Amino acid sequence: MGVQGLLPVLKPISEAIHIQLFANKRVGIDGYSWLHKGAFGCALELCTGTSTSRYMDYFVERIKMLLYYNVVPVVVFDGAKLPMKSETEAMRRESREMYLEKGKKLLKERKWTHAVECFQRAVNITPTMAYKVSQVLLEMGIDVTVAPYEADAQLAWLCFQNEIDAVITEDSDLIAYGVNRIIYKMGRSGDGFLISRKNLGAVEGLALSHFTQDMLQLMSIIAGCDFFPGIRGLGIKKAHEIVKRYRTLDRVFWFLRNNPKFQVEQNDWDRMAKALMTFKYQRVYDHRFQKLVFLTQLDERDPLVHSMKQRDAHLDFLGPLLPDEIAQGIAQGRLHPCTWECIADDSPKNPCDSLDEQGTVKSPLKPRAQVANGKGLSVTSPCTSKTNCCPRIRILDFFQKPKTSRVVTSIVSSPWMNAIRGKRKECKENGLESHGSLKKCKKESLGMLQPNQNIVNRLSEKDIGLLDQFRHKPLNGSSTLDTKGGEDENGR
Ligand code: D5M
Ligand code: MN
Repeated sequence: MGVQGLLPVLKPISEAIHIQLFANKRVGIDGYSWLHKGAFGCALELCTGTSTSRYMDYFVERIKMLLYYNVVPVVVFDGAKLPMKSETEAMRRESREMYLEKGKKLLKERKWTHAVECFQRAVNITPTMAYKVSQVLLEMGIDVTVAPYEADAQLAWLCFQNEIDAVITEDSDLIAYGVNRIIYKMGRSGDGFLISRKNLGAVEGLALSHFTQDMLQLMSIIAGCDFFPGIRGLGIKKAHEIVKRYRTLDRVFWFLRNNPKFQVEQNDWDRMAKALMTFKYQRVYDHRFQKLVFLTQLDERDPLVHSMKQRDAHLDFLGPLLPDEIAQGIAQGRLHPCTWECIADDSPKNPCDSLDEQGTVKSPLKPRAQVANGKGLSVTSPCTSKTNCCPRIRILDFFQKPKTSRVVTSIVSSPWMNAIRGKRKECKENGLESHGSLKKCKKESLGMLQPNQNIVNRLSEKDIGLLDQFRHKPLNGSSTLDTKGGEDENGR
């Protein structure tokens, strides 16, 4: 995640601030960063297929805090998987799957705490989750955009256009992209750490004052980033030294290639060049012209651009170009960033429920018919819900209400109730016991429930068996612990 080793060396220039420093300013939010943080608290539910939206509480709470201090939040979610990031994404997926298996095993052994720790590393953030949060945010009147590819690049573009004054994230990539002001580690009360681009020159032991943006990006690439694994044996400080001395990609590459200490292949030049261009020219959405543009204007005199264009005329590695209507639909959250399918209905029998595990982003903005207006967009076929939404009464007893504030419930209204009624009906159709009261059911759908340790302690072997049965066997018979649901479950 991000540029390896960069944030720790920037510690001396990170200033402790409070978010009210940005009162009356627009501040960009890296949506997936908050989704990851929010998901920490409900990792068990997310990994065991138990319906939850508790990750929303974290998000909404932070947004409310920003609003309290008159900060204007501009939320940006990630979109489709960028070709340059496929290796990173594959590694992340492998790691998640490994932790999921480990968590499942520990859960069976009743080692709850360790199981939860594993599930926290196994959680996969999906566009469906982003969609659900964006629905709530839109109701609150918050500005939400789905980037065509990386939220990082979209946020950098907004910053370059002076549309936002800072970005809240945990991702060091934003520095490599050239964002002016970045707020890290923002807590619930609004305290955080600000890294300003103008202070980069003041980093002790890593003088960046004479670095151009290209040099900063080159340093990030050879140290290791999401687009290139880095050169083995090179840390950020050594990377800095080399770039300071050789300055350009060609000369840095020549040095590395001719130094037996480093294992650099001939085709690494191409990969490094593409990584550099991805930081510089990635495709983003321009809301004014409602189409995709390059992060910075493509400079035909740039020898890298010239050389790449000869090999990939469409420059698809920067994120393939999209038809304008598709780009608009994705940005507005109406279309899934990968499948381009549209969703607007919230009912549990909605066709898009079948896409949940592939990471569908549903739209709150427009009715489905309006979006799928014969422009070649496929309308999804009806589906049966894959989520285990019908736990038995005794499983409900396993949960208790947490002490946290109930932020979400106040905003959620009839669509949820309809969804719950639908789920109860489905439950009956499947010959299962009813949920009990609708109220309890609603709480569960909203993810307001969590394991009750007192009950856990009193559970007999038989109870554990029942619980396991519930967790492992959803209504459709497939494993609930298996969150895989295909390669693109997070849609990226
Ligand atoms: O990551 C997008 C955002 O999500 C970024 O702020 C980092 C955060 N992120 C990504 N993966 C994780 C995990 N596994 N835990 C916590 N936070 C995470 P990007 O690198 O831009 O894809
Ligand atoms: Mn990133």
